[in-house]
Amino acid sequence: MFKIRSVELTEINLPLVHFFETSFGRTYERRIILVRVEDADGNEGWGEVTCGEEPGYSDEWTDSAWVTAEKILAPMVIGREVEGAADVWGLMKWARGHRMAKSGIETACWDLEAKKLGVPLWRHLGGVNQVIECGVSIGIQDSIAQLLEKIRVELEAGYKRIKIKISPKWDYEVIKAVRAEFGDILLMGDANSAYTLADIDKLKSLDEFGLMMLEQPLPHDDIIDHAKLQAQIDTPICLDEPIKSPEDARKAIELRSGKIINLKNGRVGGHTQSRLVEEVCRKAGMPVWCGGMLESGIGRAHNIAISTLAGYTMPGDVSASKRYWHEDIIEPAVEVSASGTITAPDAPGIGFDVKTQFLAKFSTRGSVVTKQGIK
Ligand code: OSB
Ligand code: MG
Repeated sequence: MFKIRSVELTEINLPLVHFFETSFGRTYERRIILVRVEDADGNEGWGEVTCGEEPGYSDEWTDSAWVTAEKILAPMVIGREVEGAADVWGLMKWARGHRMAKSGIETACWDLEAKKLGVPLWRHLGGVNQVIECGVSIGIQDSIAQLLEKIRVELEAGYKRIKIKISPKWDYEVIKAVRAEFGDILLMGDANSAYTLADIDKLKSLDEFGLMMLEQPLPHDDIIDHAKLQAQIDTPICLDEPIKSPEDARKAIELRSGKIINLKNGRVGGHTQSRLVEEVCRKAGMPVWCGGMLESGIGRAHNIAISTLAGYTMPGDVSASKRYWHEDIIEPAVEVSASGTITAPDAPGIGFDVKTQFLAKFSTRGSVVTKQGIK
């Protein structure tokens, strides 16, 4: 049982070690909103809003999430006594959408609760696999040679699965070159909705590469055409963008829109929703894996914790801090073993310390919401 007394928002600007390009654009620098919640007894928890700087992946973006968290969502949780973190989603349910903003607050409450109980978050969420398997997501590059070089580095680092971003201008020939260079590695493509059913011949032609899966080829809000496509291609389709709730997962399973789900905390609204999606999928025999949103250490730590649940049976896009940041905002940084795994920490809560002094250096704005208002 706890009562949130304050919700503190901090925006930080952090340059990426390497730009990240998807079919919807290139990112050089992240503008990330971090959430710190404090309860009436002085316990704290940290969360991260995982939306992008622009509404390219989802309709949420940094500035929209900021006002929504500050003016709408924080006031919904402040001063309300809850049985546990699992009830925080319900407090914000009245507001439609804005799942990434909700997730920032909701996951912070889970961290707070686990810290208060003195247990690691991964266990508190019901995790069973302390060691998780890691893959990497590699953006569209300026040349195939650069992509091959990046893949080589990641395979040498031990990562178990390589995901490359694809688009109609960066697909068949690129995948062919990767297969020619690296043979039968676990390889997948993520299109971020760059195709339509009119591209069926191109998408069918990718079957020859034996990809582990093809992530989100069709529009971001579609699960109907994906079912039509899945019926015509051998490569398993993995859904990302359209699965925003346990109900969406159930419908996609019923429609046979795909065979795998990339489950992101932010996209579904936090840990409570992730747990429900995981349950729906596990019961239906649909594998899930944890996706990424170029998170800072705080979001990354939450991704590690949720990845330990039984239904997360495939390597996720959860990888080492140093692939993204010159210096991460948590201590220690997230590290990946030579065999491509991360071990969820034993320390209470997310299990990493937030470097608040370092945060202050990169902070571009801050806001504290309490019962008295916004400061
Ligand atoms: O589609 O999974 C995606 C990053 C930003 C937005 C959408 C996606 C991604 C990634 C990167 O693939 C995953 C990561 O390394 O964090
Ligand atoms: Mg994706």
